[in-house]
Amino acid sequence: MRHDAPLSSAGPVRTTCPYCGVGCGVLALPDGKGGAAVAGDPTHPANLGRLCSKGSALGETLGLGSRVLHPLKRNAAGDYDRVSWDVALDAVADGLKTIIAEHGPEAVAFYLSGQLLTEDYYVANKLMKGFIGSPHVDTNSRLCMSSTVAGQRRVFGSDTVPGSYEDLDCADLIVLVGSNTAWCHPVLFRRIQQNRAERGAKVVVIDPRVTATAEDSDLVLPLKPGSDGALFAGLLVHLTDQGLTDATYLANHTAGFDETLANARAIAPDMAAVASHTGLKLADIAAFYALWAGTPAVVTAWSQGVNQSAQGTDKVAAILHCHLATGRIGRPGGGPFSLTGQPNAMGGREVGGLANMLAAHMNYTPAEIDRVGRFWNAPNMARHEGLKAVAMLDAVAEKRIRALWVMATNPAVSLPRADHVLSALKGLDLFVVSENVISNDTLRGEPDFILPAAAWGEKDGTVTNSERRISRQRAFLALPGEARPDWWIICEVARRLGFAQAFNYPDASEIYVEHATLSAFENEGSRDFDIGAHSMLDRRAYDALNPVQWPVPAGRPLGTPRLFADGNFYTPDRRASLKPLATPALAATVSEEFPLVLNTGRIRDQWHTMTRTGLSPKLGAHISEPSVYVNPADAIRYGLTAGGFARIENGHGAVVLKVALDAGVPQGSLFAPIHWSAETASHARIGAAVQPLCDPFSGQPEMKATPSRILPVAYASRGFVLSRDPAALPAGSWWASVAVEGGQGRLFATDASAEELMAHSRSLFGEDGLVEMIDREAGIYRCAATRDGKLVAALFLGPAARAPLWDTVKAAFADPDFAPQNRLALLAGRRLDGAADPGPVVCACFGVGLNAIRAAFAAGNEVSVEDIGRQLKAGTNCGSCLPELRRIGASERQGASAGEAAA
Ligand SMILES: Nc1nc2c(c(=O)[nH]1)N[C@H]1C(S)=C(S)[C@@H](COP(=O)(O)OP(=O)(O)OC[C@H]3O[C@@H](n4cnc5c(=O)[nH]c(N)nc54)[C@H](O)[C@@H]3O)O[C@H]1N2
Ligand SMILES: Nc1nc2c(c(=O)[nH]1)N[C@H]1C(S)=C(S)[C@@H](COP(=O)(O)OP(=O)(O)OC[C@H]3O[C@@H](n4cnc5c(=O)[nH]c(N)nc54)[C@H](O)[C@@H]3O)O[C@H]1N2
Ligand code: SF4
Ligand SMILES: [Mo]
Repeated sequence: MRHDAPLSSAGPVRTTCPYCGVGCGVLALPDGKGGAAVAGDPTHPANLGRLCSKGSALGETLGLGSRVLHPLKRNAAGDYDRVSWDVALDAVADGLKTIIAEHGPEAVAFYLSGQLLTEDYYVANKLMKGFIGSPHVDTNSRLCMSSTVAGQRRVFGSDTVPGSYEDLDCADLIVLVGSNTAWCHPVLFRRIQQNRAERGAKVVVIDPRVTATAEDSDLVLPLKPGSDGALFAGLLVHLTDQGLTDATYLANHTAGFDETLANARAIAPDMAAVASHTGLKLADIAAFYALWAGTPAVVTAWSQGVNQSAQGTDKVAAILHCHLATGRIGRPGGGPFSLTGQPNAMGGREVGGLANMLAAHMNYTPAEIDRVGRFWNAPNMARHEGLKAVAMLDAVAEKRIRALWVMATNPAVSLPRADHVLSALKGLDLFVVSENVISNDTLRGEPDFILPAAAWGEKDGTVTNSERRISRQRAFLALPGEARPDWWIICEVARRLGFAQAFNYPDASEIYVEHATLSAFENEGSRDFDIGAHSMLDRRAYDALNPVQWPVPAGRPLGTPRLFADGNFYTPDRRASLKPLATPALAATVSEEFPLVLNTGRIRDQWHTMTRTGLSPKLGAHISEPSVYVNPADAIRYGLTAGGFARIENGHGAVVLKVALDAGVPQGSLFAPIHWSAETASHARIGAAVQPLCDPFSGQPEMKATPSRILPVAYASRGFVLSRDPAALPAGSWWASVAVEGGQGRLFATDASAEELMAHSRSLFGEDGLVEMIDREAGIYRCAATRDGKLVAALFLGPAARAPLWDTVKAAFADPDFAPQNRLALLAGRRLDGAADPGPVVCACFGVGLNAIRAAFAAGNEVSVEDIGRQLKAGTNCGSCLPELRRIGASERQGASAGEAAA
């Protein structure tokens, strides 16, 4: 519970969602008790009032129960002692000084995050590259956007996203490449669907896996993993052969088209060649090419299916080539569009947070090193590019890097070969982590210091979304405990390293103004990133800043919605530079030993490693367990059963996940979510089983295609436990945590007997107030514990084939008025109010369960998704569940007609 008074009592604070790169505006109204009511900001151009399920549930994530609130120092016994900020900051600075003195500045590194604010990022980058003198600053954006950065820099000469979200409203064709937009950028998906409904725009989805996004589209291209380059090379050939290239644009504004076309012809001379590369049907390829060729207002949007590839940079370039060849760029409704992942992945790129950029979209050229050095008045400029994330952690393992400061990212989960990463972290001479939470997998890497960082709602600064729109994040809660903003922590260390003058910022606004000034410094139109109009902002103007798209050069305070329609790029000759694709468009190589391709990605209602969304019961209800999604034919082939368990292994690491059958997953492939960690599940940290293979240009790891094998795993029994605090399970059990109303849930599977679970429960919950039932022969044990008339715990165990369901018990656990005399009825698994069990939640916003939705559809053949919305409210807030509602409706109708046929 927060004790501080809310910061504002004068109505909601305008801020920005801390999750995805859509960058939705949020209105947060503090409740005075540490929480806040959250709503979409109708005036924010990114979302116009909408929020998705994750944004809508932000209020459920503001609790302080999991927060780190004081600086902590590791002692000789391996425990943590609370220390003052002065002690912690002095020690961090001394530790850095010692290592720099002994091993040189390149022995220290920062690993940052697209979840830092621009101001945090700016000072971290400045300290390392200008003052410590090490180039080793990289960020989790390396795992996220770096192939797009490399592709855009190669072709445009700058890391520029040319378009605007408005283009999604007025395009006639939207092509989504390697993007599960329905789940990962839900508010943009709603905009796209609105365009489709109102203007008839067509949507094409290119993804080996048929996703929720594909369900609301006009054409689905389930290509072989990794073959996007060939598909777009073929499109370039097709456009040329159809005479649809824009000769004037090509002649005036591009270079390298002929070689690029020759290369495309070598890869994909005709559609038959494309079919053999991609595994797609000729008719589908022809339909796609005809649509693209015939629709000038086309947006090609992409995310991780393109970026996280061993050929990611080439995939990006192949898409850009097609837009440039037709001059379809920078025009309303037309252009290539990278959908960024994190809320401030773009801001991080702007300050130079990637190891191969310097600052403000400047690079490691002698002239730019000199320019940035003069601007910063920097004593120790780094002079060459630094190590990229995967290589940085290898350097840590090899002790070339001896001090690492991790901020706002959880690399022990999210980097490839995560087990190796965790052991590398443990070997550091100095390991510092700035975090919001007291416990995550990276903190198991034994940091010397854990520094409590301010979290969303407490910090002030700016973020940039996918469409280059800079928005303010504003604080609406007081800082809890001794938490401090990330920029403050960095500046305090800088001061102790002897750089007080250069890091003397009273607040975030002065950092932003310096960043804006640098962006305009000796720029004169030579660099895309120019927000010079903001170099004059005072604190009040900064606080009042409205969302605006960069460039915002002096004299253009309203910003720039689109770039490149004029054909002026940021290469030396101002022409876009087309180049042959260097890496062949190959699918991942499987073998007899590892015959399957492991694809990893996101689910609708969780954010990354779940340190925040994992706190929300609403969000935990949609998909509660880590599963591997397998094609039904592969399930038969490998002896897997739906609802059973399977082990995935590949020489890098292994996980054990529940098995879910999914006809949308192609044969030969597996899909697993990235969200579960050692904190939230026993065996589901998928990063451990991801290969460290990287794109040769961007250094971005291939996280979508690790050759692997899968084996069934059997447990004798399954069950669940609900308790106020997380409950341990017998050794060897499989479990996954789920946030539930009033406490913690764990779904588990075990070989322990009913008898053993009884002993375990008694030791966990005590025998006082415990009612139990056991059937040793049937392997059933159930108990409910009450204390002071309240239900405080329940544990149900049953044979694996008939796992007990928990919806009823969960409802009782959440009920503050639960009457202890109902414990026996509860053990029977009956609902106490006699109502029907709602089943697993489909609509997170209104908590509408599957059974209720099925029943409503079953009421008549004509029931539409809109009717469901009117009756149950399901799907009427964020709309993230609409594809699922449509699928349930279709399967109910199918079931009904099958029933009629049988009768
Ligand atoms: N719910 C939710 N939303 C999020 C996030 C989250 O954690 N949860 N994270 C945010 C972040 S940081 C990011 S980066 C974005 C990511 O957003 P997305 O990129 O949309 O998400 P992913 O699920 O990682 O991957 C997208 C798709 O790529 C497909 N794919 C795999 N291999 C290939 C291939 O070779 N070619 C093609 N064309 N497709 C392929 C996968 O099957 C998958 O469906 O989401 C953001 N939004
Ligand atoms: N296998 C596989 N791996 C992947 C991906 C994939 O698709 N497949 N996707 C990759 C991508 S695209 C991404 S973006 C990464 C994301 O991976 P991570 O960045 O590792 O995941 P998060 O859970 O977002 O970690 C953020 C951490 O920072 C903390 N935090 C949040 N806000 C703040 C703050 O303001 N200050 C500080 N100091 N700490 C804060 C949170 O508590 C949390 O511990 O995962 C990558 N890894
Ligand atoms: S789409 Fe959802 S997660 Fe993304 S910014 Fe908007 S509300 Fe946040
Ligand atoms: Mo990301």
